[in-house]
Amino acid sequence: DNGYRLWLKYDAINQTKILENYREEISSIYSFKSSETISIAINELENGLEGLLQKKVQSDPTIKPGSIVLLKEEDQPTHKITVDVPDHEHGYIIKNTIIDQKPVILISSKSDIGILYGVFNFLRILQQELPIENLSITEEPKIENRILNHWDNLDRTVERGYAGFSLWNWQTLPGHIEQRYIDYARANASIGINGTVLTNVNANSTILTPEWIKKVKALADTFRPYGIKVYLPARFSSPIELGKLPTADPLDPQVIEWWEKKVAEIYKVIPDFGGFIVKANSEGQPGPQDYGRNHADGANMLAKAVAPFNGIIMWRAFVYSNEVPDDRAKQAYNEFKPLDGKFDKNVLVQVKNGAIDFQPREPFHPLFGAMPNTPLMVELQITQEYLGMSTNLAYLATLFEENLKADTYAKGKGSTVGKITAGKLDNHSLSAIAGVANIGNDINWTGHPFAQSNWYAFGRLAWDYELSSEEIADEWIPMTFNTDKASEDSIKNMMMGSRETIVNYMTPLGLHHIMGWSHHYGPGPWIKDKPRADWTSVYYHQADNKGIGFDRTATGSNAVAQYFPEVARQFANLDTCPEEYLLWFHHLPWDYKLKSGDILWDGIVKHYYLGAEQVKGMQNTWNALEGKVDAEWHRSVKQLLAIQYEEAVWWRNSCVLYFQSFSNRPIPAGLPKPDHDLEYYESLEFKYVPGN
Ligand code: BDP
Repeated sequence: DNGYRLWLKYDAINQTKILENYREEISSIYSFKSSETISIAINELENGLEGLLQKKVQSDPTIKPGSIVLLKEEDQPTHKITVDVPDHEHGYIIKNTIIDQKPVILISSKSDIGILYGVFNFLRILQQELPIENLSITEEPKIENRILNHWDNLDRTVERGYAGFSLWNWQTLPGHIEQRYIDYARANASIGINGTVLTNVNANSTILTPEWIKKVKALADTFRPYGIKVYLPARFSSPIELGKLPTADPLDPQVIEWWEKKVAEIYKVIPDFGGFIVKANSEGQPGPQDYGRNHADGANMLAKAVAPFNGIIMWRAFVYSNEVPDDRAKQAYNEFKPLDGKFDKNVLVQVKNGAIDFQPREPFHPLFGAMPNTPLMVELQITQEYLGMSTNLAYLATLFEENLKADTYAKGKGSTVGKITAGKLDNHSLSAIAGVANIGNDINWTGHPFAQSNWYAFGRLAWDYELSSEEIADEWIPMTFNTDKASEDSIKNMMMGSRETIVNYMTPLGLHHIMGWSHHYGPGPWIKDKPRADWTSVYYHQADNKGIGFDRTATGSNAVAQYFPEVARQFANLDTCPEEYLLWFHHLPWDYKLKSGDILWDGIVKHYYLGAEQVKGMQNTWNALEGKVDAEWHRSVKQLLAIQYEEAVWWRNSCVLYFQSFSNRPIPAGLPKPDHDLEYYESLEFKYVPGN
C-alpha cells in the first residue's frame, strides 16, 4: 500500500461476524433525485461497500429492506416520513428507520452536500466496524468555513511543504484535470473541509491575471460538486504590478476601482469564489501601512469589493517588526486590538494559534477573546515546519486540541479558542478555521505516512472543535490500518505521545524558536547576529550564566498582561504557571527548583534525554508491529523513525552542550555524554532542506 488511498481505503472488514452482519443489513442504495454531488455520494457508497463488504451493493430505483436511502429533507413527505434534520445546510442525520414497512438506513439533509457528508460518515462507521442497527446520528459543522491554506508557489515549490511539489499543475491547467484534483476534493469532502486557498500567502499577483484565473476556475469547477470553494491570496500591491497604477493605497479611488473590477472579473468566471486571504505588512509583504493606512482600511477596501458576491476576506494578524522595540509576542495584539469593531462584516481576522510562530508548543494567542466585535479564526499549521518536517512522526491533533480547548476567560470560564473561532462566544454568524496544508505530490500526499493523520485531524476538528485527539485517532487508525485491536492500541499510544516527545527533544519547558536558521531544520540554539534579532534564537532563550528563559512578566516584556486577568495571573505566577510554559514566560536561574525537585538545569537536560529515549520507544513499538500493518508502510515508517532518532539525538546533544556553555553544570549522573563537542554540532550545515 503506497498510501495514496489515504483513510478511504475500504479494505475488506476483517471480523467475520461483523462482515456477515453488514452484508445482511445492507442491500442496495436508493436515491430519490440525482445531481452531480449525489452521483458522487452513490459512487462512493458503491465503491466503499464493494471493498468493505466484498459484495456489489448497487443503486436501485425502489426501496428494499436494507436500502441505504439518500433523501433530501424536502423529499421526505413524498416518502411519507418525517425525520428531523439539522437546520444547518450541511448538517445531516443517519438513522435506522422504516419506509414503506421496510427497514432502511436513512441519510437525510437539507442539501446534497449534507448527504455526501452523511455518506462519508456512514462509511467511516463501517470502516471502524461499529454497529449499524441503532444509528441515530445528527451532525452539523460548528464552524462555517473550514479551509486549507496551501502555501504553494506558482512554480510548484511549496513554502514549508515537505511532501513534494504542489498538486496544482499550472502548466496543463485549465485543459487537463488530473485525477489527483478529484481525489483531493474527495478526501477533503470526506472530512468536511469546504474551502481551499490554492496558493501561498506570500503572494504573487500573477495568480490574478486572466490567464491564471482560467486555471483557477478549472480547479473550482472540479471541487464544486464536493462542496469546496476556492480562495486566493491577494497581493496588496497588485494594482501597481498588474494595473500599472502608481499606488496601492486602499483609500485611493483608482485603487478601489481596480480591485472592484478585478473582483467582478473573477466572479464572472467563478461565481462561488470564496474570497481572499491577505498577508499584509508582514515579513516584507506589501500592505496598507505602506501608505499610512491601517489593517482595517486595507481589509475593508477588499471586503467592499467582494461583498456584493458574498465573498469574505481573511486578513492575517501575523504581523511583527524588528523595528518595533518590543517583544515580538506582543505585537499582533498591540496592532490589532485597537482595530476591534472597525472591520467590515465580511472580514475575519486570521490569527495563528500562538503569538510567535507554530512552535512545537505555544500558549494560545492573546488576541483570542480580545476582539469580541470581530470574527477571529484560528490558523493551525498542519505542515510540520517546526516539528521535524516530514521525517518526524508527530500526531498534531493533540496540539490542535490543546489550542482549541485553551480557555481565554474572555467571558469567564469556558471561553475557549475553539468557541471563539466558531463565533459562538460573541455570536458571529461568520466563522472560519484555517490549516496550513501538508499536502504535496508525493505518492502518499503528505511525505511521512503518519502525516496523513494531521490532514484528517484538521478536517475533523474544523467540523467539530470539541472532538478529542483520542477520538480522532480512534477513527483514523482503523480507517488507515486494517489490523487487530491490540495493534491499533499500540499505534494509538505511539501517536498520542508523539508531539510531546518532539517538545521534549526540541523545546522543553517553554523554550521556543531555537531551530536552524531560515530553513528551520534541526537545532540552532546558537543562532545570533542576524539582520533581524527576532529571527535569532538568542532573542528567545536569553540564556546567560545566571539562567535562561524569556521574562514576559511585569519585570520583563509584560506580555502576560495581554491575557485576561485569570490567565495572566496564572502565567505570571511561578506557582501556577504550567511548567510546559515556564521558560516562555519566565527567566529563571539554573538552580531554580522544578516541581520534580530537580533544579532547572537538570530538568532541561532530562527532558532532552527523555525525548530521545521516547523515540527509541516508538521504534520498539513500531518494530513489534511488523507483519501486523502493511509491509510498505512498515518499512517506510521504520526508516523514518530511524532518521527521527538520529535527529532527536542531534537536537539533544546540540541543545544540552550549548546551554551547558552557560550553566557550567554537569550533565546529571547516569546520562550518557554527547559523542561530539559543541563546535562539531555548530559546524553541521544542511545545504538542502525542502520548502525553504
Ligand atoms: C512562518 C514561515 C514563513 C511564512 C510565515 C507566514 O516560516 O515561511 O511565510 O510563517 O505564516 O511560519 O506568513
